[in-house]
Amino acid sequence: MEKSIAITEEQSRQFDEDGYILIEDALSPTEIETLIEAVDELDAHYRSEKEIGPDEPFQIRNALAHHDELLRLIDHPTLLPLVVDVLGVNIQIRTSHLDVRPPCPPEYANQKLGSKDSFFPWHSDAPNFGYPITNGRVPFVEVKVGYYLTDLTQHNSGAICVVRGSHKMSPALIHQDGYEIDPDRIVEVNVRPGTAMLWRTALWHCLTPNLSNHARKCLYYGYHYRWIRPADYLHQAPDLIARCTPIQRQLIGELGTGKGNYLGDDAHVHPVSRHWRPEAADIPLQAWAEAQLNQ
Ligand SMILES: O=C(O)CCC(=O)C(=O)O
Repeated sequence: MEKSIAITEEQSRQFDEDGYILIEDALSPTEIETLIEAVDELDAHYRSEKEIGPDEPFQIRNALAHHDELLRLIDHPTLLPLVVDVLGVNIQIRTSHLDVRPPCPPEYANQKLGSKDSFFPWHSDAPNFGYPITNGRVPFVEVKVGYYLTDLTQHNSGAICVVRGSHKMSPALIHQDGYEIDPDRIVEVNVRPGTAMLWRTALWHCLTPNLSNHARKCLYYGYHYRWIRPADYLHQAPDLIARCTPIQRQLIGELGTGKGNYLGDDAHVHPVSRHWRPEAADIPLQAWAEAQLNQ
């Protein structure tokens, strides 16, 4: 978009150059508490159902479908404007995940950070076979918002690490034998509960071992353009779609009412996908963004 709803010039510069911005206190103490309750509820339920040990890391994908508190975050009033500022209005959720990482064995601290044989190697997010690389770079097609619910201020408390500016480098470098990442570019995202990170998923990232005394709990929401396919759903369940606002419906990948003709008026001879040629009702975010800009 030409004008911005919420992103500042400094944030915009950092997002372009470093590939991420941090938003402290994006979640209020009440929101953090409610989200931790939701995460704990799901963690207890699925750990027991799937017989996952209490010390093992645990992840749920398409997390937004598992709890309405997690659904609510897809259009969070602090983060959605920033997501729209960087990607525009024609977007949807690519993935949503909940991650719980209990303290790990202390020997993990002896592994080289993000090395191939470590517990969490450096990578950037991409479908199998990768995004098409153009001029040595991954095209800008998606972001993630990470919401950190527990304290990550200490070194080696399980925080994500990112390599500043690595979205401008070929991800093939990470896999090149002997390639050393410039240590000055590695940022350990040591943040307080309630902090959000908006980041380009082309950034190389890995995790520090969690040597703290508490489980690390966080949530990630990936957003991308609607003409790309989501990673962890095709369509959401009808009852979930029915509970959503129009903007949420857009974000969970639906068009218009979710019941309309998706291939235009002459679907047989001249089909026109509304993912390709959306109508106004398919993008409620557009009117929302215009209203924000005119406030
Ligand atoms: O922070 C994490 O737990 C992992 C993040 C990650 O690898 C991802 O979202 O792709």
